[in-house]
Amino acid sequence: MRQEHSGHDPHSGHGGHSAPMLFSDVNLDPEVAGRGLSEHIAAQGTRAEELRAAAAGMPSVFDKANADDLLVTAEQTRPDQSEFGDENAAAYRNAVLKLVEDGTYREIVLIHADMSHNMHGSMGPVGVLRFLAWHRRYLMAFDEALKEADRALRPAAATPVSIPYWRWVDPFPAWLADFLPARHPQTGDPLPARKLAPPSSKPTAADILTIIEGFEQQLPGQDVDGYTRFTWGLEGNGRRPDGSRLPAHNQVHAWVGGIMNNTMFSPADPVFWLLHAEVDRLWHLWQLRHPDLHPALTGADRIMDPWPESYDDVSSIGALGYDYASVEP
Ligand SMILES: [Cu+2]
Repeated sequence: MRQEHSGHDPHSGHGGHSAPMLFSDVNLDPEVAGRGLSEHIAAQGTRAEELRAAAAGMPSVFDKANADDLLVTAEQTRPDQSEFGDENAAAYRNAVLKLVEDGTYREIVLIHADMSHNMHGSMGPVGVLRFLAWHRRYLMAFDEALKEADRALRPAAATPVSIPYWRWVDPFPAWLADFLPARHPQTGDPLPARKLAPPSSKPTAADILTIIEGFEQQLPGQDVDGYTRFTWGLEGNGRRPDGSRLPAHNQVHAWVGGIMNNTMFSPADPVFWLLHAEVDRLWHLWQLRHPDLHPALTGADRIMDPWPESYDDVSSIGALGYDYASVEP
């Protein structure tokens, strides 16, 4: 399945094998990448329509007979981390500690380190188009592990803890300060300290509105669809109206620094899940405004490997059984 992704080598263009891939180094040329995207979309367009039509009559992977292997999510609302409360904060930290100790955390990080999943824009057009759906599925995998650990630690709790979201305009979540319990999954070394750069390099409230409402201004002059323009900005490749870099997901990774700036191993920092819950929330609230805009993914590119679900299975959080405490930008 993996080798069928549309022919882009995810390991090319990252400056050799020894240098780590860093979010702060991602600098996609809108002309070059935009042309690659428009060619990809032109090639997939008709097939995507055919695929959707054919998929309408196919049994869903949510077929209950296979439910054990597939994603199962408790009904839940993901809260704002600033309203998490001491009890939830402690439950989150303790569940992460348990997952670190039993080795589960490392295994989950290693899924993200496998770049053959082709899920970042730095990997080419298919990576641009898989970024949001793949990370939605990835968050669900972690959320399930988190809940299982929490249930074991707090069997009497009414509801298990879930991943909160971190609005990027807010300061770094204080309840995760100095909490870096995992080791580097490859070297076994303790993780480097976070940097927490000056707030000016994080997105502002105006930037968030540009991402959500000004998405059509991204990739100007390129023959690409609305979904592509939106995810281009949200991942961190966009431009502000004045032409400067529009900070978003990539830049918040770099802003936190330490292992969070490392494209492969960033989930080793427990704040990764909060940053990506915000990515997921912003996608969701944009989807509420633009329910008809979807990525031009076909065939195996549509499967969110290593899981069996396709884009269609994860495109609606309502169907997946969770929501967010707020859908305000
Ligand atoms: Cu990622």
